[in-house]
Amino acid sequence: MSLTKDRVMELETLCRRFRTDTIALLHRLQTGHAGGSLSVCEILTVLYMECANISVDNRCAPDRDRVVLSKGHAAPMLYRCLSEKGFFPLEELETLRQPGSRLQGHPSMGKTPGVELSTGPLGLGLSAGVGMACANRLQGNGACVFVVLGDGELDEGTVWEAAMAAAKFRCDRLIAIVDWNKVQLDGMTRDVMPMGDLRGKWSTFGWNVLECDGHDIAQLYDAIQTAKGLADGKPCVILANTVKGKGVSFMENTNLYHGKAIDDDEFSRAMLELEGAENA
Ligand SMILES: Cc1ncc(C[n+]2csc(CCOP(=O)(O)OP(=O)(O)O)c2C)c(N)n1
Ligand SMILES: [Mg+2]
Repeated sequence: MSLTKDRVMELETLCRRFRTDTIALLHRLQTGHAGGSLSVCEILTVLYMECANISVDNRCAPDRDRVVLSKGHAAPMLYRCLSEKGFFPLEELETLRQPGSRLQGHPSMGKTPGVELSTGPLGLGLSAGVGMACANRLQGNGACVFVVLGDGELDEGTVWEAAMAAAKFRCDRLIAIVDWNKVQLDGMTRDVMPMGDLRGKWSTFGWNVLECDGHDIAQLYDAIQTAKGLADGKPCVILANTVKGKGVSFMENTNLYHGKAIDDDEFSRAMLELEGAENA
């Protein structure tokens, strides 16, 4: 069953809040990764708020679902989602990237409640996800593992080694979601490393391939539910078409706001757009 219209609207409202909060936080703290955080907002929101069986109460249960943010630089949006789930207070986000904080610039599994894997060096998440999926199968617990990857991250050879292993081990409860925004740190992905036929690549590596609009809550939900239901011995990848910097016009489709802090003028202009969208 698809999400009701009301629930879609609730999640859209939540995403607008997450965007505003994240940009305000990054400006206050003068730190970065706005572009990749805005891009992955709906993907993480739908996973944490709707599709993945994850809560503070089941955080240690062996049969919980797991979300791995392999593109660990989008930690600000991950932390916003985890605080919404109650893993830590919203105010703790003010300690982002400070010495001694539990919320470092990249997710840390020993330190940050709700974080399943330490990431930051790109290319790690899918390999670990294969291991988690194999362990779940050995335990027969039916849990899902969701790995969120960047499209620039797909340049890492380890991703494709893991993709082959997932097919070999028939990890059909492993779902990769590619935040396919066509931009990476220092340019467009097609210029840095052309991927060619991305659907065909995953398919040739033995994966089911789905595609959706990665900012459309209803589409994301349907794709994830379809992926969960396939259970045909093949892992599944969802190619989620996204826009880097989504929601702030001058941050969209550019690498300029990948890592840099936002200045006062940029902040004012961004807030006009984001708060305008919130009040619309
Ligand atoms: C192994 C490794 N090499 C390089 C980097 C530096 N780096 C951080 S983010 C990034 C670009 C990632 O692009 P993409 O995966 O497309 O992320 P998004 O566009 O979603 O921000 C790079 C090269 C890194 N973190 N790890
Ligand atoms: Mg990208």
